[in-house]
Amino acid sequence: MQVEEITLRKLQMRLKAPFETSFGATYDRTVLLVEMRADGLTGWSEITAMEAPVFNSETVGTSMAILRDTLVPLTLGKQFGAASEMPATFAHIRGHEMARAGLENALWDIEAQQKNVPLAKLLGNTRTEIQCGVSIGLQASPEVLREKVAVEVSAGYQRIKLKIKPGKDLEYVRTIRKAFPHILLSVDANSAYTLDDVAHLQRFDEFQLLMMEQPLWWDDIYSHSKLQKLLQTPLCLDESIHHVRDTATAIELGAARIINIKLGRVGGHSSAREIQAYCLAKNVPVWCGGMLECGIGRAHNIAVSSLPGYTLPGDVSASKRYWVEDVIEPEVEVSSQGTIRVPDKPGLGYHVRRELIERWTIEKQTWRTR
Ligand code: OSB
Ligand code: MG
Repeated sequence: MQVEEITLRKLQMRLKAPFETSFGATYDRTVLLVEMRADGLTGWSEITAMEAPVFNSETVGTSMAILRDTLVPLTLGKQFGAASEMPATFAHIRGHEMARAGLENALWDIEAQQKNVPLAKLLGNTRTEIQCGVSIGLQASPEVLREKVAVEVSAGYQRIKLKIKPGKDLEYVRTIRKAFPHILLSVDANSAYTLDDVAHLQRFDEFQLLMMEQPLWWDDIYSHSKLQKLLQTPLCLDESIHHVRDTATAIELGAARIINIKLGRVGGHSSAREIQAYCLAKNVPVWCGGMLECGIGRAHNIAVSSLPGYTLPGDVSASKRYWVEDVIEPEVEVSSQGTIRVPDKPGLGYHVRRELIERWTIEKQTWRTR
């Protein structure tokens, strides 16, 4: 495959409802899409960086800059036998995982189309449907949260994850656990606590949570290993995991018993597969996290979630929870059993609504070999 053309597009998409985490509220999603052309085929991917460096150090702006200055010049015109060869091209680049994933994942889409197989199959999937959970943002009161959870539970979602932060935690989780004694329930703090909060965090043990996600510093695996020794609730790492090496560090240190794999945060499909294979060998359950993606990122996440070892419901849910209209057809739909069927068409397996994307594009740059 020879990369002949790369187009980077910036879209502004209004979320149906604001999504609030401990690092702030998101009203609009600035969606960065990569459209790549190679051997006459078009591949799509989504760069999942947020507008501000509040989840990780990348932003929409840094992604655009590193693509323009470094990543596009390294890939444009280049020949790749397989998409899995692209990470070697970026081996000397430090960080910028989400931006790198944008280029690599678009090439995976192209390779799957060229081989006439679904992306999930090319990645090595064994599942034809994936288990879905939802992530529910911080709410005004425990009662409002209970209403939101009730909607998702009756829609069939298999696991509910609640965002928490100091002051919006124990009371909220207690209310939900009381109303729904048997659901799979987890919490995600997005680094809102410190090791001074150990006694407070131990109080979550009574709620029989499936996991507590990233309670401490985003870049501190060692502190999580200290905390895990003092908790019954299994810890899951999100922000701290960028590649298979820090996954190994986390598992060996006992800093996490579950790993959240996010395609962008780990730098693309090759790295995500390395982490998946490592965790499978170590019997560590994994699940696919989300970054409020539009349909294109969502389609990649669905393929990822169909691999062996993704034994826990992920944060990949229906398009209509986020968007009035999505950029793919059909939209991502979730069954009343809380599952999504993995598409069996070649590539991403969804039709990309190019005209709609064009209409919503607020900034665009194209690089061509000639
Ligand atoms: O920590 O998983 C997270 C959204 C934005 C940034 C970080 C996170 C999230 C979510 C939402 O929890 C997941 C989703 O529904 O896409
Ligand atoms: Mg998280």
